[in-house]
Amino acid sequence: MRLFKTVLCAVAIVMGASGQAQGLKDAYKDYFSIGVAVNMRNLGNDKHVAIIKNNYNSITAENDFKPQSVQPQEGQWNFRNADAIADFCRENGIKLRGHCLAWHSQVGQWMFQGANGGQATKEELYARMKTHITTVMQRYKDIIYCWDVVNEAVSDGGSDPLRNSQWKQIAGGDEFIRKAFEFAHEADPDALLFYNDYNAAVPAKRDKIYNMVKEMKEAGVPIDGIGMQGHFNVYEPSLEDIEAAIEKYSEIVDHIQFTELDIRLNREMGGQLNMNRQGEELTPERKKMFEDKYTGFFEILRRHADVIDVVTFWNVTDADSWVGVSNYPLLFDRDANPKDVYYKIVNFTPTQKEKDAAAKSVKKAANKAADEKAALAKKNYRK
Ligand code: 9MR
Repeated sequence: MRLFKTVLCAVAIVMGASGQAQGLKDAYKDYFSIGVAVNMRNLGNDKHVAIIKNNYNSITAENDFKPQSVQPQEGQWNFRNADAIADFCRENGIKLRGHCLAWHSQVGQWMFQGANGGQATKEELYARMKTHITTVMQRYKDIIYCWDVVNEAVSDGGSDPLRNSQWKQIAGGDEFIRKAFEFAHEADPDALLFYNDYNAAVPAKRDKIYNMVKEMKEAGVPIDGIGMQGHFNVYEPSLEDIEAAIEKYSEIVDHIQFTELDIRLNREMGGQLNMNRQGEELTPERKKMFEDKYTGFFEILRRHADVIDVVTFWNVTDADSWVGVSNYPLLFDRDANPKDVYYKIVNFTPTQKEKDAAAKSVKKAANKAADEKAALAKKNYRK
């Protein structure tokens, strides 16, 4: 009888309650949530939907909640795709990350134009920003648990720590960032609010982000966490730099999220759009580098499960990926089949340090609240 029970239990662990093989979210349930960026094409593809339901317990809309998508012209709201993605999450009880509210890219030019035709005044800009943030956040507050409030406002190089965006030009400095967080906190006091950026593990940029968030938090700006996008390649950033950044950020925030994970075969990294989508040939050496980077990265994540809430893959399969299929960036290949590395990530043997990190995790209350919110949204959802 005991043997029978043991066998049953082992089968249950491997298969999961649904009878499907254990997915990523189940393998990592004691550590952090596992998310994925989703677009409308994914939701119309049965194989992708099955992958999503089996592996992920957090979703980010790849493009459909961005300012340009939901408010292409002032006061002209377009919630069709955003609603469809939110409904998919409600229907399936999957929590939703909001992405994003203030960004220099994918925002209508109207945001920066003044009523008299010239550049908007600061007051005009802030009034529009407030309307945008409040409208979008309140519409989805039953299912969205956290928001990228400000995206990519820190510069990549140069002496000015801020990107020279229209936001910054009109605000005359970083005030727009402070305002965005204040408006977001007023709109939904329960949502966790993130500053999100790429190359956030590169030491020079890491320090700029750290200094900015530290100074703002000390001044009372309601920033809960730092989103490290994670558009890596097999060479850079080094695993040491990634771990050092997590450790440094965890001095000032209780919540770190990897918000846009992919690992390219070529040498490009970061979030810039003018990049080379041509990967490199998948030689056995590169395949090994790719697998070592992913598994090494997940070891780091598990060691820091106390501060990491979620790691989100940026797209479902290589065929979808914004960095191009030949960059081989994700866990599911061009035909939506799991790669060898998928199994290496699902089947891990935790070290004592990893188990300790999972056990003492300070953020679990927030993750639990987010899961409860999604469960409630599912209960309330009527097609
Ligand atoms: O993956 C997104 C791609 O489909 C869009 O064309 C692009 C437009 O800006 O944005 C991509 O997502 C970006 C994300 O929103 C912010 N970080 C960088 C991502 C890659 O550019």
